[in-house]
Amino acid sequence: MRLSRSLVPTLKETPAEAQIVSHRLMLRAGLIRQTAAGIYAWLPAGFRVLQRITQIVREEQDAIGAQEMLMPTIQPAELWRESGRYEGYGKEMLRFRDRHDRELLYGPTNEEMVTDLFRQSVRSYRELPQIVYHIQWKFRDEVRPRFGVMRGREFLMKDAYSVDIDRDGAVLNYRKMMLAYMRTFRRMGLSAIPMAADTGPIGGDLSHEFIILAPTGESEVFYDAAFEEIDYSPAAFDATSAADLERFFHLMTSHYAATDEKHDPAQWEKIAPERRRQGRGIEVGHIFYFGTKYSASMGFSVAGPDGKPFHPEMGSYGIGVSRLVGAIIEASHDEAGIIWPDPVAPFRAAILNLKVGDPACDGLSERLYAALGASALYDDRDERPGVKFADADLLGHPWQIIVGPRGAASGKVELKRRASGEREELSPEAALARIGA
Ligand code: 5CA
Repeated sequence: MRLSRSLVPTLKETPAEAQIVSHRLMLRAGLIRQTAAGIYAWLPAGFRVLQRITQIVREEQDAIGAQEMLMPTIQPAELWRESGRYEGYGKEMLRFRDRHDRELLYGPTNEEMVTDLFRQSVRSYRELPQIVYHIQWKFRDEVRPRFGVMRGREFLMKDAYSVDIDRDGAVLNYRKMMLAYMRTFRRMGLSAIPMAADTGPIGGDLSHEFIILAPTGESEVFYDAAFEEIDYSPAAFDATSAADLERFFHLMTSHYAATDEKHDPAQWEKIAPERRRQGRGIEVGHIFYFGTKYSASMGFSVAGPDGKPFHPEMGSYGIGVSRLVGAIIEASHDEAGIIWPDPVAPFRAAILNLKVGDPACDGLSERLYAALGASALYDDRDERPGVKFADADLLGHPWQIIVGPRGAASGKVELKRRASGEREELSPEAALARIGA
């Protein structure tokens, strides 16, 4: 992208309405703009991050055999009356009527719709187990939307749903999903910890939240550093092996991890002090096993091996995709701006042309831009070098290729690594090789 013709409206001043660093930086870097309370437009650079996170989530869901689909944002009230959640959900649910006076709602989650879709089509235990998921906008009319995309009213969620013939199968899928989550978050540079959780309005008797540490988190959390050292890769655990999944789940639940609601000081004291990790936590995912809660209330049954109908066992599994953008920034920034982990960066590199109009600088910059293509943001604006440096640091590209008149004359560029601040002078070819283009 050429910055001179891009909608990346960076701000020098800190917006007064933003209370936490990720919200401030997302506004200042021109990633998002608020369009109504708790509702945001994703501008081009922000949308790129959202897409990269979405893609990692998708790849890890596909890797455990979950099927991607897309359900609508708008749902009929009727479905929610069947499960009994229509009244119970309260004011968080946005309800409205169409021209025929039919009651509709903007979906806050999709358990009812998934149960209905399976009820319409799946008749026999032979068609199970299955996992489906979609990545779709949700609406929850939060009383106090705050912290930008961290607690929005409209937000992007990956929600998956498993359907099994018995409790053992459901528990297996629950563990498989937990493994997929650990891999997903690690690929984004995050150390997420699963913590036993209450099930709230989703219901059920087995539930974990996935929490990452950040000073602005909504709850106090405590965990053993052991979680940070575990290898979650396919080499360590095979997601298709029940024995591996059991070993994995045991590992996840045998080390200490708790939010303040469930914290047990006696257990905490038993951990070596240098292994205690304590701080504020952000919930980036939440998984639930709720058995037959929806299949029973909505009359979804299938024929068993003996021909007798029974209600399948279900679970649901959420990741806050848009919240993750804020959470990653909370975990990775400095006073100059965002420091994107490579796998989620909107652009791999920025090319800073320090003297637009100078034939050597223009020629070299264009050559680099042609080589990097869509993975680069080319700062071709007629601006002072100081402005370009500040914006590149603010936007947090993993690499900056600085093209100045002195270096360009001798065919050299400067390469800066955002995370470490290291700079070196190189030929353009060597710079491209270093950033892995
Ligand atoms: N049906 C289940 C699982 S699919 C469910 O809705 N779970 S949830 O309520 O815990 O939401 C899943 C994830 O969405 C949360 O872990 C959180 O990361 C994200 N999330 C929830 N509410 C918001 C919000 N208001 N703004 C941004 N992200 C949110």
